[in-house]
Amino acid sequence: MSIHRSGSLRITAPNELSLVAEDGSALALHPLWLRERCKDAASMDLRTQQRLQDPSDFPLELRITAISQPGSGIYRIRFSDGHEGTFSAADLLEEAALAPNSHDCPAPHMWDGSLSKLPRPRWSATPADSELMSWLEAFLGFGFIIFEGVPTQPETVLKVGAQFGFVRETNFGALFDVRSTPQATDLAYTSVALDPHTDNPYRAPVPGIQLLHCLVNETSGGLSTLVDGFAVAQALRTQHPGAFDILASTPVRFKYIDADTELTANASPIELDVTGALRAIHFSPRLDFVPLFAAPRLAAYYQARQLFDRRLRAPDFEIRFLLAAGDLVMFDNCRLLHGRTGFDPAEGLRHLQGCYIDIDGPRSLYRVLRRRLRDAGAARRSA
Ligand SMILES: O=C(O)CCC(=O)C(=O)O
Repeated sequence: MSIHRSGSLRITAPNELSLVAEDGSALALHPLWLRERCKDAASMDLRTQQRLQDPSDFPLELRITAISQPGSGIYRIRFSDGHEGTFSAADLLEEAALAPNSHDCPAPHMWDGSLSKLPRPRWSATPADSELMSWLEAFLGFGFIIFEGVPTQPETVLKVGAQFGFVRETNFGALFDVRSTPQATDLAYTSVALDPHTDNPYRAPVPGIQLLHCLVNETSGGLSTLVDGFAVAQALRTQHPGAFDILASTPVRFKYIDADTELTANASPIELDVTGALRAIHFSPRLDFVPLFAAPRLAAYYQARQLFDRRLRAPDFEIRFLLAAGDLVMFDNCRLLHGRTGFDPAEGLRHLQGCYIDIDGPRSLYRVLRRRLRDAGAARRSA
C-alpha cells in the first residue's frame, strides 16, 4: 500500500489547489488540511511552531474562497472563515511526500549475511557536522554502526551515547558491564554463546538503541553477531505469509525476574505499524512465554516461531565481527538482533560496557543537522 504522494502543485479550479501526479491524476488538497498548516502569527506561535488554535474548532464545512499565486512557488489562500494563509509550494510538496509511517529520515537499507563492507568509521568526540551526518546516515540505513578508536576509559560509552540521544537508565543502571561473573543476573554476564535476540523485550517501552563498547578482549571467541530482523521478517512474509501473520498478531509475554525487579511486557514478535509496515521485532527465546491458547493456535504459533528463529540463526542473514578494545557498536534494538559466540574465560578477560539510548535521538539529530547544513549551504550561495 503506497500512500506516498509526489507531483507538482497546480490550481485546478477557481478555488482548488491540487497535487498533480506525473500520470496527470490530481488530488485536491482538503481545505482543512491546508488551514491547519497556516504558518502565520495568528495561527501559530512562531518561536515554538506550535498551533495557537485547536484545529477541531475549524468548521468541518470550511471552504477555500480564493487562491492566488503572488510569486513563483507561493500560494495565497483565503478560507471561508475569513483567514488568509500564505503557503510555500516546497513546504506543501515535502509534507505531501511523507508516507504515513515515515520518519522523514533515511529509510532502512535491509541487509543479510552477505554484507561485507560494514559501516566502521573512526570515532571523534568533536566531529564536524558533515562527518556526524555521514555516521547518522549509515546508522539509520543499516541499523548499526561500529566506531573504532573509542578511548577505553570506563564509562566512555555514556559519552558516545549522549552524542546521539538521551541515555536510558534501567534496573541494570545507566551503564552495564558485560563480562563473565560467577553470580550472573543475566546470561549476557556469563561466557555462553548468545543466540540472536533483542534486548529487554520485557520492558515497556523497550530500549530503542543499544551501545556496546569493548574495553578489553583477550579471548579468541566472543565474536559479536548482528542480524537485520526486518530483512528476516520480510523474507518470512514472502515465503510463509501465514507464519508472518501469526507472529504479527500473537501477543507474547516477556519477563525478567531478579531479587529487586520483576518486569513483564506483552508484545508480538513482529510488530507492524498502522500501514502494515514493520515497526519492531521483539525476540528473545530465553524470556518469551506465549499465553495459553487452544492447541491448534499454539501449534501454528510454535511452527511460525520455529520458521522465524531458524532464519534468524541462519548464516545467510548473520554478520560476525570481533570487537577489539576501543571498538564500539551501536545498533537499533527495535530492528536488529544481536548475540555473540561463546568464549573461554580461561583465555583472558572480555569486558564490554553497554548503555541504551532512546530510539528517536539519532533521528532528531539527523533532522537538526539537515536543517543546519541546508541553511549553511543557502548562506554560502547567497554570499
Ligand atoms: O557479550 C556480547 O557481545 C553481547 C552481550 C549481550 O547480548 C547484551 O549485553 O545484551
